[in-house]
Amino acid sequence: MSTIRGSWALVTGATSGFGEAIAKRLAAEGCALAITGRREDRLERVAAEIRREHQVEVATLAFDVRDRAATERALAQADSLLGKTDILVNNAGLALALDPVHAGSPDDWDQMIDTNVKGLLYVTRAVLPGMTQRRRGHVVNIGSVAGHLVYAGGAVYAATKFAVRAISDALRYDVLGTGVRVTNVEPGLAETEFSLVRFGGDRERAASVYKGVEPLRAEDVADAVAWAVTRPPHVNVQTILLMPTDQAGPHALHRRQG
Ligand code: NDP
Ligand code: 8X3
Repeated sequence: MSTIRGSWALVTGATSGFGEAIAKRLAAEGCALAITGRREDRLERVAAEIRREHQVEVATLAFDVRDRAATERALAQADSLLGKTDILVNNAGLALALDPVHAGSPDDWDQMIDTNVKGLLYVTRAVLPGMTQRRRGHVVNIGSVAGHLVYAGGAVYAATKFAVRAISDALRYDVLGTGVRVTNVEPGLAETEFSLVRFGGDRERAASVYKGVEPLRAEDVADAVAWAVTRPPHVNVQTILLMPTDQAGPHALHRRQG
């Protein structure tokens, strides 16, 4: 039987990609869930699929993590619904464009920083006190290989993921002695809606990112998260960095012809 059966997990950004796969995987392990995202229709679809397939409780919370007041309201509601969050997966995030800083859009920078860094902090600030009081809990932050290695046009996105790594590392000092664990999961190239969002809905450009390579699937990342949160309580998996076999670094990819 899974060690996390009966736990409550809160997964942000569960309307697609990693978040959806992580929510489904944690439900398969027997967790009840609160899932979040801005797109309510998608959120309800994912929740209905999980309830049908895994017969676990699923609460849906539609809010924008950039909106501090809305985030606090939604998570206070979650607290009264759930009572406790045992596992928090800070996954909501995005990259926008691939422009050099001298041609970049400050609006894009604001959105990446506000979502990937400030949104993650707002959610964590709302959930962590309960964990430290109960002296148990697990925070999983979704970082990136871009939190270690930069690439052309990725300055601000990489900066946000360097920040996520710094937050995860510092959080471990903050919660030392409380029994709370913190894991930074750092995927490389993975096929989700990430590139579609990055390139403003340009399907052809998004598809070209994965051309000739076998990228990670969302389920591979969900597998890494599930492994980290099912270790015994005395084991904290601090970091998992995973890349496709076809990738050595951000833009070092083995592409097959044809
Ligand atoms: P997707 O675009 O498929 O999913 C992103 C999720 O984040 C969606 O559910 C989206 O929901 C949510 N989200 C985005 N902005 C907000 C917001 N302001 N408020 C609330 N939710 C938001 O991409 P991925 O699954 O690939 O991305 C998930 C995480 O993984 C991100 O943090 C990304 O940086 C990271 N990552 C991705 C990699 C990749 O190659 N795909 C590799 C390494 C890390 P909605 O639009 O409904 O709000
Ligand atoms: C997403 C991976 O290499 O596109 O975090 O930045 S990358």
